[in-house]
This record gives sequence, structure tokens and C-alpha cells, in this order.
Amino acid sequence: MPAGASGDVPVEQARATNALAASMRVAQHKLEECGHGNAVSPPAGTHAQATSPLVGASTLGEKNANAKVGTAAAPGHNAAAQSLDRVRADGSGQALTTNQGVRIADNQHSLKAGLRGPALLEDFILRDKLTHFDHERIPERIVHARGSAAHGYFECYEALTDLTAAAPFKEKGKITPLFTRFSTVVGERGSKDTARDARGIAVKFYTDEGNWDLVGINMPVFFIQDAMKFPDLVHALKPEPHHQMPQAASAHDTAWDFVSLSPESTHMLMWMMSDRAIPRSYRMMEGFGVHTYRLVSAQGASKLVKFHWKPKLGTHSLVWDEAVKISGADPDYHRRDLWEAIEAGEYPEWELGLQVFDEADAEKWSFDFLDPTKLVPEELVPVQVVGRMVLDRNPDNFFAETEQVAFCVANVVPGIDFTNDPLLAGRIHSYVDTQISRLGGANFHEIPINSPIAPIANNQRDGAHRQTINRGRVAYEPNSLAGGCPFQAGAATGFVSFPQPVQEDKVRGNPEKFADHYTQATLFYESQTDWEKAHVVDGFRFELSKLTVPAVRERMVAGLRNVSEDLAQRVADGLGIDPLPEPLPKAIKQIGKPEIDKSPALSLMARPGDGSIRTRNICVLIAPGVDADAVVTVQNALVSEGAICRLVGPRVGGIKTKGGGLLQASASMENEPGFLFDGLVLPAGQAAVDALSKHPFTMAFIKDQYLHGKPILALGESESLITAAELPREMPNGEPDVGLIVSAKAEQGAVQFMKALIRRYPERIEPPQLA
Ligand code: HDE
Repeated sequence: MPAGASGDVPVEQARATNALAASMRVAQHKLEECGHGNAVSPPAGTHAQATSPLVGASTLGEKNANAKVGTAAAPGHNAAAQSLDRVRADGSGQALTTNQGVRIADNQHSLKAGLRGPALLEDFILRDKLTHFDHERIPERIVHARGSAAHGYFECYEALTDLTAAAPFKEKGKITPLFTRFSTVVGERGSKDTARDARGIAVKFYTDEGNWDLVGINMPVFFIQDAMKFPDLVHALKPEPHHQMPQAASAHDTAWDFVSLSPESTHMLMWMMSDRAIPRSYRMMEGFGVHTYRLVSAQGASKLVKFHWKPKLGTHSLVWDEAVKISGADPDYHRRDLWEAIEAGEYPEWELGLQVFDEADAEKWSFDFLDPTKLVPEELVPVQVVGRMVLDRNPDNFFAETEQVAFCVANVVPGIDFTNDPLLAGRIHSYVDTQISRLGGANFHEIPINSPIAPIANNQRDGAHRQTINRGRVAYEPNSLAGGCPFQAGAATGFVSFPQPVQEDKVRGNPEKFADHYTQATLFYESQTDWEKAHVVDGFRFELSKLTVPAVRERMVAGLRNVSEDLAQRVADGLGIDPLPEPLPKAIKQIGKPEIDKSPALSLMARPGDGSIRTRNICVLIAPGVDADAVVTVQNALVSEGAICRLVGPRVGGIKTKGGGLLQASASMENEPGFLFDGLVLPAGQAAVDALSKHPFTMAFIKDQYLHGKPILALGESESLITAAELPREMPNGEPDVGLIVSAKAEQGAVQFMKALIRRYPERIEPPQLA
């Protein structure tokens, strides 16, 4: 008898409940739960269907609906696992209310005893507003506090069912919604975007079989090998505890003291000192899962895997001087870039790549695939592209979505499993744990951005801020009073851990191969182009020059001798260290022969992108007397290829042209300095060039563009500005600098400039030569 029907309802409920309980004399799966067979292939839990929905009712009153309470939960339905629409709010056309929904007549004044009298404690409207305001902040993330995120989707190129049962890879063309957050690691929530640091790239796939979080960074390795060292690492890298300096920077004593005493950090330091640590944009950096994970097919077959994200726009980075200047002019540089690209419909895209390998083969490698300070060279195991991530929607609300999203390495779905990487093990614990204090309790999975779209049904109950209203009196399993529901899914659809054999002593320690700390650091350094090597040298030199304890500096240089004598010598030269210190002792003398000596894939130049100039941000300097025709010709050409073109004048607003018209400057040389742009166009028109040559910022615009390796187009008379800036027209190797274009004709100049914009020219500058 359905709820709400007439008749003797309590009697019917009792009868149906008893019938259900009687139909389940035993929980069969409990009888089968012992032994290896059950461990690798557990059966579904015993369950039975009630003959009446009354059985699951918490209260017979559920037949009485009203505007608030609604009716009974639909069978098997959990309204918490739905699209975000269930909690989106829009205030248009609405009057202001308190949090209790009471309309507020006056939002300007507190309640007082007389116009000049004291404010009254009774003012619940003021107190509602202030109390909420007083509690608006939550603790920021301990690491990765600074970040930006966007919604999007993953599209699978081909079914991967031979490899994995994971939901996103089940069919060609399958779409899985996702939310991706990018971050820096060390800085606080309000710190600059362009710090020298690794970048987080954390992806929450809302699969139809539960949430899968792939929480990676833009480098394929990490500083440490064991979770035991993570708090030490972070304490050393963060601002020093006595004075909280420096913010978002690793150039300080404690950071280098720790890493120079931790030789396992050496490989990661190569990446950190390279331009990978100062990406041009989140959209232009690779992502890596770092750890070796496991793929498991529906049949239980397993392969090992490394996850990669390959950006469609290619990998592009800033140079250090540029990053430093940008951090002052626009600390939101990466946040703004991501936001604006998505708003402009230029949806950033990455391809998901897999390096898949057999465990037995990998056991023979010279390095250990369980060691997170080692990468698997792409030349050894090629990256197989299996789908794409497209980010096509900015969040509605930064706090509700980007701040409250809780990524967790433990969130995996059937078909994806862990390996014994000891760093990964600690992460499986740490991410849930940290959210409990950051998000205020055990129910953070109910926060809308965190809840899955797959149904949730379990016997977990209560806790702070609980939102789910569970129907019925059964919160345990096995049960017969709810027909055994929710029941264990069993191996057919449930998550079963891969039954990896384990048979060793319980010990604290590392396997032998973990002790080879330098071979892959050398591989990285030797795989860089000359200018990339120079930037790695510059990175070390800059950071170590900031130290106040010379012994730490020298220890680091001593460690670098184990990577490359060339690197160590150049860094030492830059620091005035002479003679070179003795190399640090190595943990092991005998290392296996590396599989490869050079990996071109490790260079930033390996992925130039799709060759388009879409979303490149170009500055066209204008001043009174500018040749408007030439400017408009170049502007139209750039915009037609998807570039963003800003007219930047001595001030914003209308600027008189040579022909007597007006060009509107949308930015000024003061509010948008030249180093914020990807390319610079200098205008034609003698009067404009004269005006610019007298402007105090013009030379800085030109020289920064040049030093930062960016293309410059000088139209007509503005060639004199290039001459005044004393820019060489040739590269250090004697070849012409194709990024520096002087053209009397706007059309031709535009064509050359657009070709030049595809890349940067960091090889323009030899590293500063120090005496
Ligand atoms: Fe994290 N890490 N981590 N980490 N991590 C956090 O989780 C931790 C590690 C990474 O956008 C925290 O929610 C431990 C490696 C990203 O919200 C915390 C260890 C990699 C993000 C935490 C590691 C990462 C985090 C801080 C060593 C690259 C930001 C707040 C065992 C593969 C996710 C939080 C976001 C965040 C712990 C090492 C990436 C404290 C214990 C290796 C991208 O739980």
C-alpha cells in the first residue's frame, strides 16, 4: 500500500517490513566473505525488494507534503548528487532578505533608540549580516593555496576497454564533465601568479561511476620520495617562520638548506630552475600525474601507467626578468589569462596522454618506476594520446567552487588503481584529512562542487553541516529491515583493489635504485637547448645568490657537480665560488646503464603548439600623429588570426591621428606596461614617433620586449626607435633576428610579424656575462 493511501497504514508497514526481513534469512555474502576468492571477486550483497515503499519510510508522516518538506524520497534517489543547478542562485528581480528569508526594509542603517541614540542588541538584521561576514573566510590550503579553476569536459578518442574499465574511457566520444584547478604551490592565497614554482593541475572527473581526481603538477617528478618528508619539505620552502619572508619564493636559506641535504631533490630542482617553473600561461603548460598508477581492465588484467596532459597551444614560458616585472604589474596574470580566454570563447585544451607499460618490463629498467623523482622517458615509452580536456566555462562563484573544491588522490574509480609509490601512499591519506579542517568537517563531499553526479548511497550519517536527509531507520549493513539495501555492489560493478602480491619484511627504507639521485637530473640538463641550459644556470645563480649562508650555496654547487660539471662551473662562476667544492658523496657508486642519454621531449621546444597565434596579446603603441591606416591594417590582420590587439597610448582615450581622426587607446603606457604583452608594434607617423621618443616609458617598452625574447614590429618611421634602443638586428650566432621586423609597408610587416609571433626568441640573449 503506497504512502498516503487509506487503510491501516502502521499495520501494513509492520507487515511489509516483517515480510521483507523474513525473505532474507541470511546475508549470503557474509557466509562467503572469507578466503582469497571473495577478496578478488566479492559477490553483490544479499538484497531483496520490499513489497511496499512504506518499509523504508522514516515516518508515516511523509505522506503529508508541504512547500518545505516536499514528499518522500523517490526510490534510490539522492538529490545531493545532481548538477550544480540545484544550488545556483540568482538575485535578479528579488528584494534583499536576511538568511531566514525575511525581507529587509532598510539596508542602510542599524536599529537605534532614536536617530542619535545607541544601537540596539535586538537588531537581528544587522547581526545576521555582520555575523555571516565575520565568518566568511576558511583556512587556505596549506600548499597550493593560490589557484584558479574552470569547468569543462573530457572527451574520449577511442574506447580503452582492453586497458581499463575506467568510466571515462568506455566508449569513443564519451563525454565526462570535469572541474580543473591550477595553482602555485608555495605562495599564500593572495600571492602572485608568476612566482618561480611548480604549478598544480588538479582535475576532478565527475564520471558516471564516481569521482576520479587526477591531482598532478606541470613537472613529471617531485622533490621527495617518501611522504614522511613532505612536512619537512613544505616547512623549508614556505616563508621562514620567524618573519614570514619571502612570500611565494624558494630563493631563501631554509629551502636550499633542505634540498641541498636531500639529494633526491636534485632532479626536481632541474625542472624548478628551468623556465618550466615560470609558464607563460596555465594554458601553455604540460601536466603530469607524477606517480606511476595502475590501469585495470574489467577482466582484471593490469598495466602500469603515467598520465600526461599535453597543451594544444604548446609549451611556452616566461623569462625570469619578465616574470618578476609581471608579478608587480599584474599579480593575477595567469588567473586573468585563463578567465579571459574562456570568456572570449578560446577554450583551452589539453590532450590526455598515457605511457602504458608492463610491470615485468619496467622491473628491468635502470630506475625504479615507484620512485616519484624519476620519469619514464617518452623515448622509452611513447605517450599515447587518448582524449582531450576542454575548459569551456568559468565558475559562477570563486569561493563556492574554486575555493571549496576538494581534490583527493584517493578518489579513484574502478579501472584505476594505485602502485606502491611511497609518496602516493601518504597522499592517499593526506588529502581527505586536510579537508576535514579546511572545510570544517567530514561532510565536505556534500559541498556541491565536490559531490559526484553518480548516485551516493551508504550508511554514513551525521557530522557537522550534514545536508543529506536519509530516509528510513536503517543505517547499517547487513540488514533485512531495508531489504539489505544499500547493498555491497560486488566485483561486477564495485571497486576491487588490484590483488598485487606483497611478501616482504615490514621495514622502513627505500629500494636500492631510489638511491640514484643524479642520472635523470643529468638527462634533463643534457636534453635542453643551449638557451634553456643557460636559463637553468641563471635560475640556480639567482636563487643561490639570495642565500645568507655561504655553506649552503657551496653544498648545492657540490651537489650539482654530480649532475654536470658544466652546470656546476657556470653556477659557481656566477656566485664567485672558486675553486669548485668537492662533489658531494653519492649514495651508490654502481648505477645501472640508463636506457637513453638524451630525451628531446624534455625540452620546452619539443611542443611548439598548433602554430596559431590565437589569444596572443599584442601591444600597438600609439601617440598623437600616428599613421592610423598602418595601425588599422596590422590590427585587422592580427585580429583576423585570433590575436588580441590593444592600442596603448601615453594615456587612455582618443588619440589624434595624422589624418585628423581619432584612435581610441584602451590602455596607457602606465597601466599596461610593455612586458605584459606577447608582442609589440611600433607605429608609423613621424609626429607619433617623435612623441614616443620623448616619453620616459618608450625605451623600457622596447627593451623589455627585446630582452624577454618577444617579437617586435617597427612600422615606417619607428625604425629610429629601434636604433635608439640599440637593439642588435642579428642573433648571437650571426643569423638574422626574425623576431625583430622593420617594415615600411604595414601589410608585409603584419605577415612577417604574425609568423614571428608563433614563438619567442629567448636565444637572443646570451646569459648575462659576469666578471
Ligand atoms: Fe599535494 N597536497 N601533497 N602534491 N597537492 C595538497 O591538499 C600532499 C604532492 C598537489 O587544486 C593539499 O587540498 C602530501 C605531489 C596539488 O586543490 C595537501 C604530499 C603532487 C594540490 C597535500 C603531496 C601534489 C595539492 C593541500 C606528499 C604532484 C592542489 C590542500 C606525500 C603530483 C589541489 C589540499 C587543488 C594539495 C598533501 C605531494 C599535487 C596538504 C602529504 C607529489 C595539485 O593535502
